[in-house]
Amino acid sequence: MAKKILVTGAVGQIGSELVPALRKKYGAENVIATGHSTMPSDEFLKSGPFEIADITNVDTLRKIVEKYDIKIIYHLVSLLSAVGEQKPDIAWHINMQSLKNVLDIARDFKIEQVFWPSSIAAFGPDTPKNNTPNETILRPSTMYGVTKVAGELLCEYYNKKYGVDVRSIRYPGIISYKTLPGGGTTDYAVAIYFEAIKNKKYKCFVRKDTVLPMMYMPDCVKATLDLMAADNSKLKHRVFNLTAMSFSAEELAKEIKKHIPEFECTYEPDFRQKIADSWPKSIDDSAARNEWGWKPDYDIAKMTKDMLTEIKKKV
Ligand code: AKB
Repeated sequence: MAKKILVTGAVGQIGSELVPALRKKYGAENVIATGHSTMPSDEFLKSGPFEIADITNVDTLRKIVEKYDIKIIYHLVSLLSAVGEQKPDIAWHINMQSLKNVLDIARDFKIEQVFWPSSIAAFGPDTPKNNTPNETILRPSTMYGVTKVAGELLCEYYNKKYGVDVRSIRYPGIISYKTLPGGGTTDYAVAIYFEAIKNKKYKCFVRKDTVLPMMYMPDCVKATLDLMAADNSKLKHRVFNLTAMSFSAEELAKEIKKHIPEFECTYEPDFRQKIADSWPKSIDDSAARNEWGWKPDYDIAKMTKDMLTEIKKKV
């Protein structure tokens, strides 16, 4: 019998693409999606089981795990960096309480595997900026980053103390066209594509020389599935750096201009600039490459071509 998989935060940017991929791989009825604040599309609702659930409530989570006899959890619930700076108390509560609940339930119900996303936000101003190693200084300057470092430590604690098989990726900025990200610092790298198609111009909220690590959604989904399918005995880490490309905001605008020559990008940094400046420019993901064979398929050129084609179909 197929193992039942629970995905929390399933209506968000990553969940809305990870759930269809999991349903394709493991069967629609075996993947139980949950969301809280945003209702999914009709298409999503028709594609398999969906429950409205606040994962910061442990009883709600327990009932779902019991009802479906869940064996694997992808816990994607999270408030992102920019909104986390505006609502630090809520960010702490949502990010930490939901993770603690998932890990407690994983321990108590013998859940076989847990996936939880960390982020480049776990790094901070004191972290080496270029080719940032897997093991390095983790002193973030945002509440979101603080929840990511605390979360990484909590996952490692539950792994060592209770044997919970929890795996994590430090996602870079994720670029996609199906569901827009909300409240992140790297959101400009998604919005720029939509504005280029709709209005031929974009006012970017970071400086043009801002360089950050990024990844296209198909690579993000592939990496997540591959890490969870990896042989546990081969994993020396629980948390992995991951990247596909690094580019400045200006380089991204230039790449879009190759397809839309009239496109104009202006730069008006706001409070998110400080957050972006605290993160690495490029990432060393050799641990992921060596331990579970990570290799991205998309660079900036291939991603841009695909993004523009898909967004044109959408708008
Ligand atoms: C954000 O910008 O907050 C996220 C992230 C890098 O974790 N996209």
